[in-house]
Amino acid sequence: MGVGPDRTSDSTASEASPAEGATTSSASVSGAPRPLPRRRRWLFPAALTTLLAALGAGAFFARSGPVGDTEPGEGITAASCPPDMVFVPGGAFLMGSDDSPEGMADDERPAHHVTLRGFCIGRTELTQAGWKAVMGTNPSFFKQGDKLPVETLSWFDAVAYCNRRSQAEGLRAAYEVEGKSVLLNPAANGYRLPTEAEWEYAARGGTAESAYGPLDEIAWHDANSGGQPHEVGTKRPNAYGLHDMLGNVWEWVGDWYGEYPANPSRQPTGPASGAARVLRGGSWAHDGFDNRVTSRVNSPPKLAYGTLGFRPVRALR
Ligand SMILES: [Ca+2]
Repeated sequence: MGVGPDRTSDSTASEASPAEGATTSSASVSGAPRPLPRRRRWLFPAALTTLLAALGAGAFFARSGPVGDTEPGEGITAASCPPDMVFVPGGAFLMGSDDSPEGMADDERPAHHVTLRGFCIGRTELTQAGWKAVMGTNPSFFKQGDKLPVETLSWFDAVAYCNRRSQAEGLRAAYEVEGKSVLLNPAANGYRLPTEAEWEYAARGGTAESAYGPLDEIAWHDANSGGQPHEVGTKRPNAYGLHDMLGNVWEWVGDWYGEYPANPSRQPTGPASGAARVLRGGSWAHDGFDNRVTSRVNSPPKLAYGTLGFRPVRALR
């Protein structure tokens, strides 16, 4: 499986269509007139994106509800989390970055204060074994072992996993799904995708740096992966005990892609609507620029590639 350039030059960026794949242009999401970033990043080879565009994988819109601010998870401890998850205590942090070279990652600005409640999040990316145990199938392109991350799944596939696992464990499903309309139920106690803020807070593990250690020690990336994903949990974890937050596979989060707010926020859930969902953390096919805790890319939610996976969350309301 080929993996092409992950970003385009300035001259070619202006020719790209928002429907052709993942870019960092929030103009492709909001429709608001805004200068394109000087550097736009691509997740996928041009040939594949062209093929998918031809197959009708264009942008579309769907509803998205807020997580809500009711019933904070009081009394939640690490013992409350499922065995495959780690408890991340609530707190405040500075999300995003103002430090990237000008024009290189405009969508990471402005750095802004975010406050979150505690939550449980997958210790690793969801594995193929974990997926098969719930879904009974394996959509992955790379099938060399059950401990590899499940990949080649869309945002909708990740939502479907969350709901089916919730139902299997007697929990209330977090998502109400009607076709392409997906509404998050803030009162549900089931599994869901992390919000973008939860993902970054968890990935940082308290660090204000761009990574939680030297990249080769913590991540499978383009220079050490041999051109494929690897077993989860084989690189050093961050301070929360979370593995592969950087590298291996990009991770779908719940939010629509959009510009960051400048003001402090509590339990942010991203834009109310959009055309593309956010992916975080870089992958086995991407370099150190993408494998940073603040790096953001986005994709129409129906697309699926061998560089895309996820890890679920439980908020334990
Ligand atoms: Ca990852």
